[in-house]
Amino acid sequence: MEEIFEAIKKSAIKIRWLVENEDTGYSANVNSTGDTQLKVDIKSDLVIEEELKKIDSVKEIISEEKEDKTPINKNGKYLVGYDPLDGSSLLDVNLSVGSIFGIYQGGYAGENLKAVVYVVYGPRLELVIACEDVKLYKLGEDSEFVFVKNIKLKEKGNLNAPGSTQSCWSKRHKQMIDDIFVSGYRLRYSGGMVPDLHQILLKGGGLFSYPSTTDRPKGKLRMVFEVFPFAFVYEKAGGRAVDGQKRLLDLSPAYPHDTTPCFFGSNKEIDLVLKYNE
Ligand code: P6P
Repeated sequence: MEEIFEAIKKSAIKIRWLVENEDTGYSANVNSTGDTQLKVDIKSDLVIEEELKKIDSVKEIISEEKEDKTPINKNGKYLVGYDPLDGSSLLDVNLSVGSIFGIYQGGYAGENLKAVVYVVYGPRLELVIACEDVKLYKLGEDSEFVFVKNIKLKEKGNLNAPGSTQSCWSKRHKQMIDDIFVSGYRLRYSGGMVPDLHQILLKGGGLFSYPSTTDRPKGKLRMVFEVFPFAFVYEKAGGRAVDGQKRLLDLSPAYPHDTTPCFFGSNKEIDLVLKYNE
């Protein structure tokens, strides 16, 4: 697994250069979930593919930006599902974006996740590795990532990150979000899943939600590349992650690009989500 982490660190440094220098224009391509791809999406995906291809323990990879899986080494142990540049549509307004990697063994169900890495391209280049615990690293001198601290969520936080278009929410979801704000929570939502979830983790707690909506009944965020990895991180950090009723890591996609409604947070906030969705 360590060699996969090192490959991701090398990718992150190369992608940071792309984020800072590449054209933020759109390509002529559309990905598997219908998003028009930015040129930087495609280039970031190629950077990661090139690095992971060198790793003997990787059996196959699957990217949010590609329809199909890419076989790597038939004797490999791990499957890597990744989103090469999540939130890339925010690049043209200079907001933080990220890369997300789920390291699976035996399949792409939530229960098959063995480790997660995510990268935040912000004022600093930061990287989080979740295995048995959740460790934060930042890029130091001579292009080495240095350990900063372990990340733990409190039982309850005060940040609320409500995703999607409010006019598409159910009455019950809108009531829950309104009640959370009335109780004193503060709005923290950039539209970038990685920095939005990273902020709640580093500030100690809160709730990130992307529910079923009238325009996206199965939610927007992808199980394999986005939802399962962050569900894994939040649980290892002492929080929880549900689809409104069920634990997200108990789910299994019928199709690798499947989406699901998702709620990530500290324990008290997830208790609230379950109560409003009884
Ligand atoms: P909305 C970015 O496009 C993304 O996939 C995630 O990074 C983010 O959490 C979500 O979409 C934002 O979606 O509908 O709230 O703008």
